[in-house]
Amino acid sequence: MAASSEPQALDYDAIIIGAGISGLYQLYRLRELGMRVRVLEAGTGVGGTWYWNRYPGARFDSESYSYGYSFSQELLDEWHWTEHFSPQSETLRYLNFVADKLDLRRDIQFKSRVSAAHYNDEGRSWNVTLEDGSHFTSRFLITAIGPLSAPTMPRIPGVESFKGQSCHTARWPHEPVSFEGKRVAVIGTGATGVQTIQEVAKTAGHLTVFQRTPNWCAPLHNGKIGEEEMREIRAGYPEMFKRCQETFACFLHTPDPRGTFEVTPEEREAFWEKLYGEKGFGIWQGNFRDMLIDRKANALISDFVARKIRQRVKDQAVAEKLIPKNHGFGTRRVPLETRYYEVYNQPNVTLVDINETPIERITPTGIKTSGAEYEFDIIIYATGFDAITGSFDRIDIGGAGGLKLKDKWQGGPKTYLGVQVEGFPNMMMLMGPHTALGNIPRSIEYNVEWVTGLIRHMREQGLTRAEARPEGVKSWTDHVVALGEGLLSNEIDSWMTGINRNVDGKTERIIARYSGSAPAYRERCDRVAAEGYKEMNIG
Ligand code: NA7
Repeated sequence: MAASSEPQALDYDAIIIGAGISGLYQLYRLRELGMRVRVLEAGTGVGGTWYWNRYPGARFDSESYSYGYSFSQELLDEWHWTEHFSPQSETLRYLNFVADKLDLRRDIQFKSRVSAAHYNDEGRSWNVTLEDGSHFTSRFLITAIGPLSAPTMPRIPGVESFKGQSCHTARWPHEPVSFEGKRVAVIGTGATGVQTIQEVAKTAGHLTVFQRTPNWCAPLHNGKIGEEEMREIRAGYPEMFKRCQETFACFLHTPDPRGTFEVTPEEREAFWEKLYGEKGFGIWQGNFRDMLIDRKANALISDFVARKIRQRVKDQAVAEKLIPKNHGFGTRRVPLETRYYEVYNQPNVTLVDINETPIERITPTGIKTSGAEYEFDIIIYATGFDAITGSFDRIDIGGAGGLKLKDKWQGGPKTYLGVQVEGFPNMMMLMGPHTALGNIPRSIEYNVEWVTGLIRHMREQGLTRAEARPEGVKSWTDHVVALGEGLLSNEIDSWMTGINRNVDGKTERIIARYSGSAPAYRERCDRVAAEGYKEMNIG
């Protein structure tokens, strides 16, 4: 145990940044190892994504029961999901239930936003500083900061001048907001905008949607879950979680082994009708295996969904605006919806295509485009996130010898298994760049267990420093980049390719996501553990 300070001299054995789904589970697992752990959380409560994203209409679009934690029989036995796709309020209640049940709160420090984290070579430890200036030392730093947690406002002049109520969806107030009779604007039509729009349209006096790029949306088909159905779901948990372990992206849905052109046009149409009529992500995640790599296959499914939009929207000029023209179905994240397209048939809803009439400025009373001036009581910014690396960029992370993570990742992240970065010893990332995202809690459980295994190994062996080797980083990063080749989604601007024009330096596409299968990812990581982590520099 050379050149390391005594563990007791450090404030903690591990600091975890974030009390969302990853942070909560990591805390639980490290506590089991008998470690002194502190979770630093910016919010006033647990839940991460589900704490912050309280906007109207926010809900899961993965089946609730496939999204909860699987590791504890007690949690599975006691929790009752009331809808197939639970609303944010229920999901947040669930995460609070988990925190209480596992007695997690006593190690979580709320209202504690981390501003900096610097590695200390000599002490083999991290110095973590909060925005209020307080700081702590710890052997390990575990980032549980989420891939979509740094919201971005649009760069439109005058945003600050608006006199009415305005809010980014990820910073929605805790108090209810009434739209009854109000003039409401929504800017943004991603998964968040779509959920917001369909909810606000129910009561707003008038809703005006400002759309830059339409997305391909598909029906969610939500429904209530009664006692009897919940009993069946509980009985089926072992089989369901086993299936999630086997599918490509840990969803209940996985690509159909057939190619689009291996079936007759009638069979194809019937299959797509079936998927369009079924719950959840099937149409995206359970479609023909070539849908996201073969241009002709992709054009056909896009045409199918376009026909659906034309059937659902009465005014065909509006329908055309809602049909994406610059990307094919599934090449961006597919928002799942409930009567989203029908919203545009309502007399209280207007769609403004801001490619035709760009927004010039936000005014004290509303929004001015090149074509008109609109007055609003409420402006909702559903303008998304500085995704994947954005939450890292917002913390001054310095590694060995003062190396900055932001500099290290210029031009795109470089990681070892998506968990470690060379030059940043003892820093482990949960849901960092280059990990398998998919059905996030399933991926999180694996990520946390792998990190826990590494730390357990180090403690058992009396080791105090773990760092990825340069060749390990190169080979994993090359592998992730190679996996992304030929994917149509990597030819398109979206948060998945790291594009966000509201942030400096985020205008070039990068490969930030692992796009191989989750089973292959786990196999690779399991092998590293089975071989005693000899691929890493541990001492
Ligand atoms: P997204 O999917 O990144 O969507 C953001 C939306 O905001 C999108 O429609 C953008 O249009 C629009 N946007 C962003 N900036 C502007 C400006 N300046 N002017 C007009 N419109 C703008 O974020 P979400 O929150 O919906 O979803 C993120 C993920 O969270 C989602 O995929 C789920 O996985 C959970 P653009 O497409 O860039 O033209």
